[in-house]
Amino acid sequence: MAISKSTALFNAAKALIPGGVNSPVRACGSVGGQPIFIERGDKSRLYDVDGNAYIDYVLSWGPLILGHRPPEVIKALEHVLGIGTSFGAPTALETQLAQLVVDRVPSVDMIRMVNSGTEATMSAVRLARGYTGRDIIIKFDGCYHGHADTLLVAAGSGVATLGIPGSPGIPDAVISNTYSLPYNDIKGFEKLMAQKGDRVAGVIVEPIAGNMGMVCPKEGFLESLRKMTTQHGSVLIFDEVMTGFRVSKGSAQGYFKITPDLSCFGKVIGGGLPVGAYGGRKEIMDQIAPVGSVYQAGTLSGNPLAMAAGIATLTTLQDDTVYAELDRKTDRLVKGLQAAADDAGIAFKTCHVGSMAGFFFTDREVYNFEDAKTCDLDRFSRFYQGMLARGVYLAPSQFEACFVSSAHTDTDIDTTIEAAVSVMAAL
Ligand code: KE4
Repeated sequence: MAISKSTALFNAAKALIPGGVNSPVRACGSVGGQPIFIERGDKSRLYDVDGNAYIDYVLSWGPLILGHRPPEVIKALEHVLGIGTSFGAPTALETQLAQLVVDRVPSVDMIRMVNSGTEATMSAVRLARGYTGRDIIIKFDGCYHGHADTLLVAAGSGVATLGIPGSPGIPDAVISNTYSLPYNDIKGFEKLMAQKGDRVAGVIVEPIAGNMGMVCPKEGFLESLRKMTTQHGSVLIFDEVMTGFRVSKGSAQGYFKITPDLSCFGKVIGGGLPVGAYGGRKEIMDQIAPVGSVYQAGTLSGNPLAMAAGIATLTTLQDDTVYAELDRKTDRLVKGLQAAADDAGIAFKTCHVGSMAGFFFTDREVYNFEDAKTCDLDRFSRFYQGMLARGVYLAPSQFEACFVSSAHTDTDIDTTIEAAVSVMAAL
């Protein structure tokens, strides 16, 4: 039997690229599959090289909140292509995107553009250390903040998916000042801050965790982080790379009404092009070179093509009805999946905030990474494969979240729920 074009392409890629992929979680190993190679995307659909179409709930891991090739973004990119691709010198586009973020996020007075979420969190941590003169960073198990050395401790996403305890290549000395606690462990956090708070430079958290599956903060968790960091003069960093402009118009900090000192962004603010950013109070951001002495730089930071895509995306998101529709469709999806599982008698938990959604095959509440790891991962894999076979493209890992775009139609949601009913019945 002839092999598929995806398999042939995967075999060729594996000879040149580790695992045949440029990011580990795309390898689909944990769900017993191999990656499908994509030919093109359009609206809510992905089309693979073998002519199959899929309703896409990965959306490039979050950036494509308007779906594939939204006209506003394509038009903005075509305009920039007429004037260049990169200058290594400032353009008005960078100020325009900065203004859109500052207008939408009251805690951000100033912002610096970088090229990825990893760069954003790595820089924010360095800034917190430079601003406070302290070394200790606190994070939470199962949260993933990109692959900077300091933060690859008990990380989620691909690290959890592959079951890698940490990562070789990171000297103990580098992570000796990184403490990781269970997510939602208010008592443990307050105890650690009581012991070491005056040496804590920063506390970094996903305000809604999306890298151990989707896990919401318990009542009082974020409030405790805010109270204790204020009390001890530590910097509270919200990693909103995934939640930023996704879970609500005001991001997670607007949704929960908690004001961090620094925020990290990515994904949606690039509209599908490489953009990360970190920002916050002016007195902290003024420590960044060239104004201050905390160094951070980047050849393609603020790249005009990426800025144009981000501006077009955030401008389109200024319309409140976009968020209302995203929430309505995601709520329908999540309720439909839950009903399908209930009808099939399958232990299943779902949640969503705005158009970020998650589900676990379990009958217990999931409050942290340990809970998430007790879920039925084998059932997840079979569910993933069954949905893929029925044209629904989910994240190939239990330790990820799913996303809905403004391009998803009610028919897409209905089709997805019908597929889930069929797959759940056979699980
Ligand atoms: P990037 O360096 O991948 O742009 O962003 C790192 C990052 C930081 N913070 C949060 C909350 C994140 O979710 C991420 C990256 N997310 C993963 C998916 N969960 C990216 C997908 C991948 O690694 O291929």
